[in-house]
Amino acid sequence: MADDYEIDKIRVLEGLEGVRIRPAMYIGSTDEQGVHHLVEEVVDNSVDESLSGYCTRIDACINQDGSITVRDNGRGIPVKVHPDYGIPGVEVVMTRLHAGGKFDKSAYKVSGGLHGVGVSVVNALSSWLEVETRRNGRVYFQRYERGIPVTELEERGPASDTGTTVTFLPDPQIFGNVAVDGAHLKNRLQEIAFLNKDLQITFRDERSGDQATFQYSGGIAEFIQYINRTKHPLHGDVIYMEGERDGVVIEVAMQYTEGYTEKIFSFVNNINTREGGTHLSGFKAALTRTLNDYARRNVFKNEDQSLSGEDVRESLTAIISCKVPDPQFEGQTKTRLGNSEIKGIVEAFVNERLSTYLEENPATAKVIIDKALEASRAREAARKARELTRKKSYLESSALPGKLADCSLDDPHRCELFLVEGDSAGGSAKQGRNRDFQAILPLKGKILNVEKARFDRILENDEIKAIISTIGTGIGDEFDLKRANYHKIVIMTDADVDGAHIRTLLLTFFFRYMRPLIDNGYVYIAQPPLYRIKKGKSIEYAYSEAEREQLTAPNASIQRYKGLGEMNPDQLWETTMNPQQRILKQVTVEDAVWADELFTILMGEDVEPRKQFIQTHAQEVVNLDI
Ligand code: 0RA
Repeated sequence: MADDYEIDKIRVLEGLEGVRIRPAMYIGSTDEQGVHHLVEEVVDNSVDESLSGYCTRIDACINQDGSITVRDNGRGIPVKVHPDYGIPGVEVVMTRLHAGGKFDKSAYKVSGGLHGVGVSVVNALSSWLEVETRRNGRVYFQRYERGIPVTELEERGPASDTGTTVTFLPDPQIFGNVAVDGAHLKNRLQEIAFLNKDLQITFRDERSGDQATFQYSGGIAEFIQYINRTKHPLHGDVIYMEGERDGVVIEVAMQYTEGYTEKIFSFVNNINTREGGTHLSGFKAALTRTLNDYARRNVFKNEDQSLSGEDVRESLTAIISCKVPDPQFEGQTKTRLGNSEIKGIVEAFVNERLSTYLEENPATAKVIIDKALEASRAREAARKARELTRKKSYLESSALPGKLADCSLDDPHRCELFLVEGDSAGGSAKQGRNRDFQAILPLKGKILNVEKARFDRILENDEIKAIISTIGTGIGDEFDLKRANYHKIVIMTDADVDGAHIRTLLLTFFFRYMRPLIDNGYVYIAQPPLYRIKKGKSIEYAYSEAEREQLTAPNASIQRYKGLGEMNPDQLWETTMNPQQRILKQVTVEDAVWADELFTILMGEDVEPRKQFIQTHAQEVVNLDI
């Protein structure tokens, strides 16, 4: 006869069964990113424990067998039998969906979106999971397989501290590839360490031997120094403010540099709010207002002078990190903070602290205002330049550049634009394409490096003008995704160093000025073959060295393609453009902070860091997909 305990247990299993049936509903996807979500979820639990003030150290390790261990020195998960469920607390946490709420331990626990789904989801999607909790001077242990306990909670002797250790192996039945990307995890752990002042995080990858320890007493102020280490700051100190208002912890760090691009990263409860939100709006409003107020009192000569938001953000690197008790995440990727009250809270806080800072640091204030005034003048010049180009109809989508071979369909969902390196490859692509839905824009030589130029210069560049008018969305603040003429924009360059450089230049331009194209998955990189292999009458193509070795059995004649131009139109169509056969790599920006750094290093002013980067990552640079 099933007693209540058994009935309860059955319900628990049914809950986790649902997770295995629809994993994407809980973790977004079952690709590499899904695996990463599992790791994040386990790490987040430990970080929550640190946010509550009970945990000072987290150790993460990718083990030899591909399993992942996360250990913390928090309070440990309770082991007492839970009155409602009749099983130990730790088993409730591991097998009950959203059991976290029952024990709500952190005021700033993450909720909503893909975050905070609970460690039971990790358990359900793992071949096996072992948890060790150290509490009351004892070590307790339990093992699960695919979410089902296979041991009772066992007591395993004395413990000298408190804390939790979770080890799990993502289930190959669920995930295509269960391997964790060590570099990606390491980046994220470093980011978490920056965002949580003093928290010590160690990383180890037993597969590669890579290891690192992250601990920052300066928190996000150190993060700014780190991001700006390859740039030239305009003032020595990072401006830093920290405080609590109405239960919201607010931290802001900022520093202006030489250069032109704005880099503001925002976080809520350690989650990168890529889509921004009310905290970011509050910060921007306060920045514009405070700098204008200061300039009016100390710098401006006449009444009607003012600085725009864009002016005061030019070349600014800033991080705004909030800890919000009940965050509402909105937007396509659930990374926009929606809580309306936060805007006013952040705005008032930054107004107050920043105006105090400016009064107390007049030299820095002057540098910042001068920089913003210079930006304002350049923007005015750019506006005039743009008006001129408008008059020439360059930026109107109605006046398409002469080099463009457009497609005949006009449904943007189905239309593809190929940006092709060189006129000769452009010619082959024009002949080889399916003209119904494939448009070709040949680009001659290098496009302008937008990382080193200001808006007005960028708008003078012919190649860039052609790209802008062809795509149709406008750029920067005027960007409008709805006006995109193509939903696939394919960069097609030679598989050599020059090709890689042009690709990086184009990606940098999209990243800086047409970012939503990347965020919405419109940008792709074509993968032309490296070799043509002829065996008797049959012809095959190899897209990598490994493939070439595989395909070159006896009596094969090999032709190496040095450039796209060496392929005739039919070959180009067959190998690189035909949707039935081609390989396209979608460009994604997994982590904006690190992507930004990559662009700055590759494209920025400093030659030295670039050299270093290219020497240590030569392989990746050739295959760059951000
Ligand atoms: C439930 C209740 C308490 C702590 C935890 C869970 C907890 C979970 C994890 C997951 C990884 N590390 C963790 N550390 C703690 C509160 C315990 C108390 O009140 O003492």
